Order: sequence, then C-alpha cells, then structure tokens
Amino acid sequence: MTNQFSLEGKVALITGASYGIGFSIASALGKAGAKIVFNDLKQEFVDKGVAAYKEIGLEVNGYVCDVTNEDQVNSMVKQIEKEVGVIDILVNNAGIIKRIPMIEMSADEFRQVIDVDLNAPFIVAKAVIPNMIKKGAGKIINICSMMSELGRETVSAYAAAKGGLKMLTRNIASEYGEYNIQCNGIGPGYIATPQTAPLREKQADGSRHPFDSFIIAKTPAARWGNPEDLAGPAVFLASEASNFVNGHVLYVDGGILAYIGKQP
Ligand code: NAP
Ligand code: GCO
Repeated sequence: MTNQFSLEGKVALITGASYGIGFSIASALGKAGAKIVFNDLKQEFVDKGVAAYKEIGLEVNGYVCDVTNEDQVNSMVKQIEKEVGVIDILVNNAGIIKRIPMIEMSADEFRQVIDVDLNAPFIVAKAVIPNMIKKGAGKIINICSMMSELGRETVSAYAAAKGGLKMLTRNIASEYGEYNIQCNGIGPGYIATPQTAPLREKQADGSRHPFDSFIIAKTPAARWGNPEDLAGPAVFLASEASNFVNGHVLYVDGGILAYIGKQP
C-alpha cells in the first residue's frame, strides 16, 4: 500500500516560516518528504531560519519577500520555479496581529492587518494557482484562527481578516476544485509563539497573566497549544490523504470551539 501521507517529490512554499507555527508546519512537511521553500521579511530571519532547518536535517531554500507586495511575490514564485520547481503546496502562514480597542485603532492600522492576513494570502494563492492548474493538482492551506469564528476585545482587524480568510478558503475551493486543487484552512487555537507571548507574560508578582489563566480555563485540553500540534493536520491537508477534503477549516484548538466554558 502506498503511503497516502508521503509528500515525496513535492515542493512546498510556507510563508513567514523562519520560526513559530510556520517553522513547525514546514518542518513537518519536510520530514514527510517535501522540498521546503519559505520566505520572511528580512535576510537576517531567513538566514536564522535556514540554519534552524539545517539543525533538524532539512536543506531548505529561503527568500526575502514581503507577502503584501504583489511584485515581490510574483518574482519570488518565478525564482522558486526556476531554482526548485513548480509549487505543489502553498501554506499561507505569514500573519500579524494588533491588539488595539477598535475605537482607538486608526484606519491605517486596520488596513495593515487586513493587508498581511487577508490580501497577502490572495496575492500568493493567485501567483501559484495557474501552474497548479497546468499540473492538474495543488494544495493550499490558509492559516486561519479562533477569530475566524469568534470575536474578542481589541482584535477587530484580525478577526475581520481571519473571518475573511475562511471565506477566501471556501471560495478558492469553489472556484478551482474542478482542477484538482484543494484549498483548506487550519484554525489553530491559542498556540505558544512570539505572537502570543504578550498574553502569557508573568505578572510582577510571578503569577500567571490573567489571559493565560483565561485560556487554560477556556480550553478543554487545559493547556496552550504548541506549534508541533499543527504538524499532523498540516501533513494531512498537504497530502493525497485529503484529496476529497475541500473548503474545510480544520480547527486544532484543544476543544475551545466545542466548549461553553467552566461554570462559575
Ligand atoms: P509569529 O510568531 O508572529 O510569526 C509570524 C511570521 O510571519 C513571522 O516569521 C513574520 O516575519 C512573518 N510575517 C509577518 N508579516 C509578513 C510579511 N508581510 N511578509 C512576510 N512574512 C511576514 O506568528 P505565529 O504565532 O507563528 O503565527 C503564524 C500564523 O498563525 C499567523 O497567520 C497567525 O495569525 C496564525 N495564528 C496564530 C495563533 C497563535 O496562537 N500563535 C493562533 C491562530 C492563528 P518577521 O519575523 O519578519 O516578523
Ligand atoms: C488574541 C490572539 C489570537 C490568537 C489566535 C487564536 O489576541 O486573541 O493573538 O487571536 O493568536 O489567532 O486562534
């Protein structure tokens, strides 16, 4: 029996993958056999990323590219095709968050979040889909969020972007499914990465940050997720094991979305 989860011979682009969730997903796809390419905003982070992949035995190609810049994305994709091959798997991972109460947020700050978290996945997907169509296959994984389903104080732009990304996921599946392209999302719960570090900072007296305790109480698994928790789901959605799964968001949240919360 062939291994349905093998990514042998595939080229996978993971955006913003020098560290954090992107690094963990890229490592998993690489260990499953894919040739990994990734980008980051600065050469310094790309170099650190390449070295970190090398440490776990993966030879990867890293590129400096701002995913919000369509010209940069198009030339990176061309360069990858020339240097490595046509992209079979795209993971739209790069993302930012700004935690500011909505009425204090400037329209510019709102736009910056939408630009990275929603416009950029559109730009990168648009750049890779034509060659996926020619190849007759492709996998796109958009990294969504709890905020694709839920709101909370201070994250209006992020929630708007991640909710939009869920619908972009469904639309790509609808529009290109007939070409054997599967576009799905992963909706991570609360994952311990630099992005969420401010929510876990210890208080001056050494006690847990109130948000940290709140998340533990809201999560049936009673812990924060680790980037490694996303590895298996990512390999599944990148592999032929998921060839008839399309337009789906797989929430990897320790049960948060299933849970009403602890009674007082
Ligand atoms: P992170 O630690 O902040 O890493 C984000 C990565 O994206 C960084 O490498 C960053 O590059 C890169 N990036 C940001 N803007 C970029 C741009 N314009 N062009 C290229 N790269 C860019 O975040 P994370 O926690 O690993 O999150 C990764 C993804 O998962 C994001 O989409 C996030 O919204 C989503 N997510 C996170 C959680 C969580 O709990 N952590 C939960 C659900 C969803 P620099 O290093 O140069 O800044
Ligand atoms: C926040 C968090 C979240 C998470 C994640 C949840 O401030 O609420 O940063 O939005 O990063 O996206 O799934």
